[in-house]
Amino acid sequence: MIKGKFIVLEGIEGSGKTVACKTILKTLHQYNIKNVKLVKEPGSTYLGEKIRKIIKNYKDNQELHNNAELLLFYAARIQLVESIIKPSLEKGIWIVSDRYQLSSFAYQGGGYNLSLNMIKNLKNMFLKKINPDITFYLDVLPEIGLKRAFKRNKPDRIEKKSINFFEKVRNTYLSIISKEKKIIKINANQKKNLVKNSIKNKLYIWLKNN
Ligand code: Z5A
Repeated sequence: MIKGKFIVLEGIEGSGKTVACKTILKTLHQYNIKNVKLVKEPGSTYLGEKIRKIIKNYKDNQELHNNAELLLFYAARIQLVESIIKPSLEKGIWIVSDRYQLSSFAYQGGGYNLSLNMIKNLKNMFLKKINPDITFYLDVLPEIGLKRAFKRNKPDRIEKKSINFFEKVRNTYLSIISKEKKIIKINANQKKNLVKNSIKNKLYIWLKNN
């Protein structure tokens, strides 16, 4: 039986997910919800961290096949769900996750044009029952997000992709969230404090109603 709640953060690079995770943790604490675990995709398990390194540092001159990359993300995700997310939720621990399945739809589906049906099949095959209670999608224009991300550190393999790639990713996010009830869109083009306040306010409203 699932007792904890599952909160997910989504968005392109530089949308502020890391900052948002901290805001959510702080807000949950203020609401007296203290048993919370923070996880990040890909990562947060031994296998996930290994896969994260492979995906992020894969040599530029050696093609990583898009289907292979999709399955690597799913291998990391399945390990994370089975070893941390599911057992935690069953014990009543809340989970805040930096990215989840929507990232595969947006990046692998939207960015790389892989079939959304194929991704849906993977989701249904392995992770049908574990769905976020609420997702915060931080919407930022790619030129703003990438500028923030590049200011912070050297771009990795995925971040080196063209602006057009991130526009396709963002458009896929926008198209999916327009049909989903359990996703809250946040305008992440604004100053950090305004974004934080917006997340805090929307989370408070959600907590009161759930
Ligand atoms: N990926 C995928 O393709 N498929 C999948 O299924 C999954 C992932 C799960 C993971 O990389 C990569 O994997 C990612 C998607 C792909 N692709 N890329 N590239 P990651 O985990 O290293 O990167 P990320 O998830 O995109 O995180 P990020 O780059 O760190 O972005 P962020 O967490 O959203 O942003 P941030 O760290 O909070 O902020 C970035 C900087 O901007 C930082 O200096 C902040 O202080 C600053 N910032 C944040 N908000 C603002 C505002 N509002 N104003 C000004 N400055 C700000």
